[in-house]
Amino acid sequence: MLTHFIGGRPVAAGPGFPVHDPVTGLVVRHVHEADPEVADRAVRAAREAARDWAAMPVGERAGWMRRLAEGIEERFDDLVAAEIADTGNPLDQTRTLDVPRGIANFRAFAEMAAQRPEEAFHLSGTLSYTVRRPLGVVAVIVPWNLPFLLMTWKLAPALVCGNTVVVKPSEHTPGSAAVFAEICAGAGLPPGVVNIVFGHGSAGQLLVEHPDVDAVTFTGSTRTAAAIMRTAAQRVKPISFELGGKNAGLVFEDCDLDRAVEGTVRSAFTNGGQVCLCTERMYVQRPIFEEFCARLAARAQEVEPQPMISAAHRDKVLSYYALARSEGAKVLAGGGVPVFGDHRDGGYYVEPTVVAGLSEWSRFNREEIFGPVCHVAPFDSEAEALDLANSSEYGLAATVWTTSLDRAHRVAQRLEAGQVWVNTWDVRDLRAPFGGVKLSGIGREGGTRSLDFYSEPTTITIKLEQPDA
Ligand code: 6OD
Repeated sequence: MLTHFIGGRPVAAGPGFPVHDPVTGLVVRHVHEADPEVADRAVRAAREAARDWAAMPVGERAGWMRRLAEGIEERFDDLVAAEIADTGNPLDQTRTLDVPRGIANFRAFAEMAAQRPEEAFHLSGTLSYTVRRPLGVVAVIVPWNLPFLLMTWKLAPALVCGNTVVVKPSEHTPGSAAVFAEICAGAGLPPGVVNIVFGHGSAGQLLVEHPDVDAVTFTGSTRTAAAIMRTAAQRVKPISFELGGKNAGLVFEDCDLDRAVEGTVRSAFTNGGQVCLCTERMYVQRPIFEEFCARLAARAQEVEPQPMISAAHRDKVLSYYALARSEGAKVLAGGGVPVFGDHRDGGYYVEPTVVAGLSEWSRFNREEIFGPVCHVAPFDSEAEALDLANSSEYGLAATVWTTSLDRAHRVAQRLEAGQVWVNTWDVRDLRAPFGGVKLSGIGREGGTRSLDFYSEPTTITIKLEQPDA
């Protein structure tokens, strides 16, 4: 049974719960569920470690980050295996994206923090300068879709800024966090700097409401974020949220159609559509609409289906396939459950699906589905395309497919989204701000934005003595 990791040691406490392999539906492991006592123990361990960790020079903490990156490299295959067992993600994706990004996250934030300048200002005989201090104990609440990538994306800047952390991975995907606990212990990271507790949403809630947790960082659904915000508000805790999306893609008639189709296959179906950055709404300029639909539908049928994370999530996605039909959609590809004739038939698969014919006000086009599905609709003018794309309550990411440089900049700057990709998708520069507008988040992480969130400046102003005349 997977144990919590508290104060540098495994802690077996709390009842057990099963984790299912999405590929087969079979139980892969059992995990301890954190109760209030476990959560409190973890927060106290983090608090005890906080003073020495914060006092350590940033260059030394950056050294620890590099050692953790090396630890990840050494346990690369174990992390890949743990991630695949919990998520059912393809081997190739896990080896080239999920686990390598863990290494990159630690290395990138080690460099950025170590090289970060402080600010200084002169004003009429005074000098004001800033020193940055960590927030204290940070609760890091991690989703199930890219668990290792997203855990380390928040962990690395939080730690290098001098915070100690209590991580709560998703109940569906504890495996890679458990391997990471062993990496921390093996590297000799000071006990209590990283603590990991397992459990469902209620375990995360215990951390958020704990009086000794100073800040909360969360990636996941907008509904959960609102609940976290209500609790965090009681003690005015800083929060950083990266939330859902109903991302739009705009395909202009001047695009390179091959690239636009292939890019949309990636942006709609990667990870079974279970990435907050995936495209669920495509708008295509009318002269190329029919051809785009036909090509996308043909390609969707060639995409290898990926399992949804759980039976409940598969049922949710299938309920949207049914909703599309009941709202009058035309199903261009997929729309059902694949039959493999092997062990995967017990898993949580749905078919990659393309639909058309719904208005932007349909529930299907307004609500985040988080599955391998996209709706395609035509537009006539650039202004109409922008109106359609911006008609969502969400605003995480958008894609634009065009060969016109002028149009690329013009449209990208008018899209209401935290990230716009032009003629590509999900290219990540870890130095760039990353996050969403509207219901897609609060705050930005990435580069100095992460360092800003995980530390607070104190301004010190000194009167400079004037020499005698
Ligand atoms: O690439 C990243 O850093 C990132 N935060 C991706 C988020 C994906 C959400 O599902």
